[in-house]
Amino acid sequence: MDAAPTPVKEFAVAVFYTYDKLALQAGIVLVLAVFAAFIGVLAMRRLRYGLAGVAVFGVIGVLAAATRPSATWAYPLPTMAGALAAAGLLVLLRRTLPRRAAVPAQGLGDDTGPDTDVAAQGTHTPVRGVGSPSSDAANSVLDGAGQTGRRRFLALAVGALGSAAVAVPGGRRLWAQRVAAARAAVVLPSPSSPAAALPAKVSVGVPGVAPFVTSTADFYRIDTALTVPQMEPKDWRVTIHGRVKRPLTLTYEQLLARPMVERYITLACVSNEVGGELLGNARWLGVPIKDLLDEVEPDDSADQVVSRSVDGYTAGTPTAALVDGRDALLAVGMNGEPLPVEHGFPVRMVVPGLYGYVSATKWLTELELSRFSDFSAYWVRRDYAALAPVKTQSRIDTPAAGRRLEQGLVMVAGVAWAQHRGVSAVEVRVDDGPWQQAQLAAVPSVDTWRQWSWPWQATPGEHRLEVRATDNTGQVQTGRVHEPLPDGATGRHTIKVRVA
Ligand SMILES: Nc1nc2c(c(=O)[nH]1)N[C@H]1C(S)=C(S)[C@@H](COP(=O)(O)O)O[C@H]1N2
Ligand SMILES: [Mo]
Repeated sequence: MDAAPTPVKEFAVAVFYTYDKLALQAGIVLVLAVFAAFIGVLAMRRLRYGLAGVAVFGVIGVLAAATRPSATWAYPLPTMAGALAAAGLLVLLRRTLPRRAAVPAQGLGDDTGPDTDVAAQGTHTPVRGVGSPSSDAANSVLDGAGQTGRRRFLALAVGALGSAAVAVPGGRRLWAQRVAAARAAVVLPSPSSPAAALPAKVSVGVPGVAPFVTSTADFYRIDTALTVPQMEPKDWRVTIHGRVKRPLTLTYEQLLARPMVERYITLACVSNEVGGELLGNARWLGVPIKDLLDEVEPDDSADQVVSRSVDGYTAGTPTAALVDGRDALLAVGMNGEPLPVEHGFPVRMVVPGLYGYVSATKWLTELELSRFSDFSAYWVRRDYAALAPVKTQSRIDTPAAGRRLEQGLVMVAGVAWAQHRGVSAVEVRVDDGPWQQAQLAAVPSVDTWRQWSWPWQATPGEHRLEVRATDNTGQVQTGRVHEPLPDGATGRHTIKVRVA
């Protein structure tokens, strides 16, 4: 996946959307099947060729494992064990098949059962490659062996496939259970700076609007991880290094022992289309990154903090955004629980106001004080912008697009966001009419999205509803339509409804 060129990856994402990983996995299985068949055919010619095929595949696997960013000496071991198992299986499989199957003897109906004996009796055709059958009896024994051989071959092949199908997910599950148990055992500290209780007014009270706090189960998930990294807290470390005076390494325990803050912060993905759902708001618990940076004393030249995850993913965050007083966190808690594994357990970054790909590294293991001119992070190398503040945006959650409505009062409502600047106004218009002020719900800070509502006296016919937000800097959300690449989609969410 990491080696795939950007256009290929973009094609996959565009075609399969969030099923791109599923498609990739299906592709892997398909390629494996074709390659395995190829090895099988080779092995029927000469076992040695088949084994060479397995070895080639093993070497590719070992190279891939050994070049993982977090690779240790142990990384290639599973691949080597797998290649040995594959070689052993190939030898066994090859042995179950009589060679005759590879080189059908002339005059012998290949696998016609009892008739073959009759034919063989008549012709005494020598069967090549299995010694020298010199009698009818030998031929008949041989053919029986062919039958049981095929049966044994099938049993062995199906058995091997079956045990792989059980062992692979089983092994993963065992490990995941360990991590789940370790996660369940985590006791989160209480924050020295708790989030203030939410006023009831954070909700406009209109059914159909995304709830102010996104439940963890409903929180969007975006990452490049094919299998979710499973890290035990006892193995976790974060190292802060690079252009710093005093590099620092912290264990999970040491991190938990530090003063924690708890904040509502809305995360957004740069890939979110206008009107899309790739954002969510949660209550995060974590250590202010500024406190850690103050301790390591970054060099003035370090304008970028490169964060790395255990699976090698990188993001580059402007150092300035981490020390300007906003609640940039090394988060350990989400909505009152330890981070879910899919959302970065044990530790991730959360930075208000920046898209996730430049700020929200999950399964974090490293912060390197660097320079933008020295290093381009994962998505920046794939043509996304190095600097990516969240754009002022708004969404109509209700009525749903395409809905048939009754005439009269219809509550139009949704959310608007401009993290770290804050939303100061939301306006709605119908059919290119005048912009109308929507009512804004309360917010605990400028770092979350904001619900809004607008009462509409709906008249019969087809109508277009359009929304725009204004942030606290006075910026009005642009109507200019742009795709997410390179730094976030622009345009206004517009829906059509029919009123009877
Ligand atoms: N390790 C890692 N962290 C990552 C990513 C990733 O691919 N790998 N994706 C980022 C992106 S693009 C986004 S939008 C957020 C999404 O966080 P979530 O899955 O918790 O919603 O995680 C960020 N952190
Ligand atoms: Mo993202």
